[in-house]
Amino acid sequence: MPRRLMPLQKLIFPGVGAFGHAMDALQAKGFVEPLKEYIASGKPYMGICVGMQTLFEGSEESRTKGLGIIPGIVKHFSTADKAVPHMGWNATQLVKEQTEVGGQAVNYGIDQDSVYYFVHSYAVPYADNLKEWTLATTQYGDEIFVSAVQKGNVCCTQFHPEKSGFAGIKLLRSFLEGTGVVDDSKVKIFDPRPKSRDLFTKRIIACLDVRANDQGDLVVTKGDQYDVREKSEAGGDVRNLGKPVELAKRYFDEGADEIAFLNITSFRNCPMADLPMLEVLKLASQTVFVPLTIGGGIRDVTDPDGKVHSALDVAGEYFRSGADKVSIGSDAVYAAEQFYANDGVPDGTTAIETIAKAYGAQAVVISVDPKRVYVKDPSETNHHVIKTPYTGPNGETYCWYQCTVKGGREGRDLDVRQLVTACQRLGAGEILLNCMDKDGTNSGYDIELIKDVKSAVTIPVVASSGAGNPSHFSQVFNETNVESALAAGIFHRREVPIETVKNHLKESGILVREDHT
Ligand code: 1PR
Repeated sequence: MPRRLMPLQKLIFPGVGAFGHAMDALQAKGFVEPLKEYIASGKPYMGICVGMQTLFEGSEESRTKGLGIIPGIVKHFSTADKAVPHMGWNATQLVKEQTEVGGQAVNYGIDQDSVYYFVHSYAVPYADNLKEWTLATTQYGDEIFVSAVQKGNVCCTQFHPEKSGFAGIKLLRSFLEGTGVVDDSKVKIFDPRPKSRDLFTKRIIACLDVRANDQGDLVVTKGDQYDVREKSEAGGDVRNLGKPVELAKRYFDEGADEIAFLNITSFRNCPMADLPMLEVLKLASQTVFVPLTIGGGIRDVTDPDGKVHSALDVAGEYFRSGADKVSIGSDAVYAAEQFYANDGVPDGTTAIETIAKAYGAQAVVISVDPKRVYVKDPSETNHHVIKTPYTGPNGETYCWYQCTVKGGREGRDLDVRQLVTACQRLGAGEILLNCMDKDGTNSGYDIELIKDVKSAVTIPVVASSGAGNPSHFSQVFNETNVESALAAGIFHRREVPIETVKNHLKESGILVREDHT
């Protein structure tokens, strides 16, 4: 009996990755003409991120042409006044309003008082010829870009509603439950020249270090300076602070802006089929609607039968299981060493390059595990040295930050500035900056380290390690220009709720996302 197919009623194109990669895939699959025909038919269409960008004529990101439905070219953000990618939660300014009640709401539930999750390096600058199409604009630094378009049966967002917590769910619900077609004759367009209002918020990230305990159960653990075993007895048990999926859901409910899972025993080889975090991601992404980062073991893996899976394949499995970003630790150090051995010329083979090419720079995070090496005098080392008031064990007043691999087990002849500049050059989109000396100490972030790294790169930096109370978060945002701050122990042990951190930041005049209820 022939299969009966349901007629297509609504179409969502949730694009991720690079413009050229997306358009090439549409071409290769023969989807370009059917997509244009579908949109021309007047049936509801929603495009997200690259799914919106492809409607334009082209992008500076690629020579491949776009669908050409909307006039204009997608442009790269300037790095002169801000980190790029634009990664995080920002507000919108609506420029269309319904003149009559009823029908599909023109704003699709987008709310000017909410913030939405953006992650992109390219955007369409607002211009007057886009007046008919522009539904909302957003400001990042001093640039104002089109953050949502709407016309008739088309509604697209540059931000990710599926990762924008309850504000995003409201938008998706409006599209799915409404007619999906706006009567444009009943819409009023305001003067779309937007007012200046950069409402980019600082992100608070909860980090879950995950490993199997001695009973073989996957647990969230937390160490002091990377030692995760109880101190009370010799060779004590792995600390167990909860189950990964349950904790992730709790942090989403409590207002975390992002969740990171790190598989901290990834230095052990693990067959592709047994990657422990795939199931965690699949389950977590069913109930957690903020970005998920996965780290640990993003590198080539070999199955017991000798079959090799590339880092790109491993990352692809994680993305398909619900990850938004992958974080690379040890392999990034080896990639940087290879980069310098090759006289600073990228050779296209590293995991950073292959994953960024396929999924975009914003999907590649570098997890750095540095530790201080003190010297009496800068001449003792070739590495980038800072002068520090926190003296070493023998009164040294200089130190450099040594990169480590395998969860801090092995130090390398590479300093943190060398690592981050090489990784940015190779195409990474964000730095997750841990600090082995500070991890689990509750004594505050290593401000000197963070300033040093931030001054070396233009990609966003996540401050990590050492948060012990809310004032450590305001300190790191006031004294450095990091985009986000991560904590683990204080959240796991319920010492400081995420809400308390955000309330404190708000009282300190620092913008944070609040719409998590
Ligand atoms: O090298 O690509 O396989 O990745 C391994 C990953 O696992 C890296 O991201 C590395 O940072 C992480 N990792 C490995 N061993 C440990 C360990 O603790 N023994 N955890 C580990 C790193 C540090 C942070 C922690 C912050 C905040 N943990 O993730 O969450 O320091 O903690 P705090 O707020 O309690 O101070 P690869």
